[in-house]
Amino acid sequence: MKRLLFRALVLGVVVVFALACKNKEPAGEAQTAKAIGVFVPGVSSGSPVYEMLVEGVLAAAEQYNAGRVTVTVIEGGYNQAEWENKITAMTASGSYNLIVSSNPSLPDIVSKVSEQFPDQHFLLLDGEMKGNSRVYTLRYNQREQAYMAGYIAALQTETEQNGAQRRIGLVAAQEYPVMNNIILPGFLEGARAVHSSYEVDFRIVGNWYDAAKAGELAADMIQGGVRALLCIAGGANEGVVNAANRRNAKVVWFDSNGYNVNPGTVIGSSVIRQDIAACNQVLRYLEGALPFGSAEVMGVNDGYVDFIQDDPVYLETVPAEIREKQAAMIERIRSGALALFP
Ligand code: RBF
Repeated sequence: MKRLLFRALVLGVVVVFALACKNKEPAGEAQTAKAIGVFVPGVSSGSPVYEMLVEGVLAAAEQYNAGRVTVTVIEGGYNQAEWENKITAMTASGSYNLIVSSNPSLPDIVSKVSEQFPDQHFLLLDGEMKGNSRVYTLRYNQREQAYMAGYIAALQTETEQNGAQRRIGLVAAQEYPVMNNIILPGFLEGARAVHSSYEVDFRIVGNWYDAAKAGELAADMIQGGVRALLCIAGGANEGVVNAANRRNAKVVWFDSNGYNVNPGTVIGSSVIRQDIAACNQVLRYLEGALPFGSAEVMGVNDGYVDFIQDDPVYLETVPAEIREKQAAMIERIRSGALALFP
């Protein structure tokens, strides 16, 4: 079943790429070969942001000119203290025209590496750094992403609790500036747009893989009255979903489409289109058009942040009353009536 789902996912992604990525004609004979190194700060499997990163880079290489672009994926693992050395080693090898990665902590690391190896080009997603002429960054408007998650978590809670309890949950793998300053406040802001007295029960797993610990945290939160939880914990998300499923609580998924992770338990998917971003930006690089030195921020109206409303599981398992209110809120963002600056 898992394998089938994975295949469906891969097929789905390929279809999206065919639609979303510019289709470049194969370059002429004079075109030089390019080597791209992808650094995964963690482990791809189980982390939507990294799965999408790798898929997007591979799709770009394939679309641009199969055979002339090589892609090497290197996983940095969960020990964050080793990432700087690993990226330094990748750079020092001189093997890559471009190193692609994704993580809010990467700009600081790359700044240091760049001092030692000023010619290395980097494309960094999900992070921000301006002014280094060899580095391009793209981050997402995660205030919008988190707001849409908080809104549906509160709508679900209102339906179940009818105002008796106004607390939603967020299980995060670790604290970091984007989490504490953008995602957590955005999640609460979305819930408070439903009712001003919402609070967030915010818990930290301590790593991106311990599903048992994440499950215990979620069980405790549900025990305390939380009915809808957002999980941002990579491989540990599974523990949150299982704990919620067993206790008939609901989960909002982040980054990718999660409805099929557990149909009926996952009631929302607040996503970033990191696969499309990786594909498009690598194509831009291959075409010589990536604006190194600049930092872009992409949101709902750029097509890079979204809340998935057309999934059959969403349509079948989430009550129409909730879906209609959620749709109206998203329409307010799209029309500009609701502006959530990054
Ligand atoms: N997100 C994941 O899904 N898996 C990870 O392993 C992961 N590791 C991270 C490590 C650090 C140091 C930081 C700052 C963030 C990490 N993220 C990870 C979170 C990711 O960048 C992003 O904020 C979330 O996926 C929400 O979009």
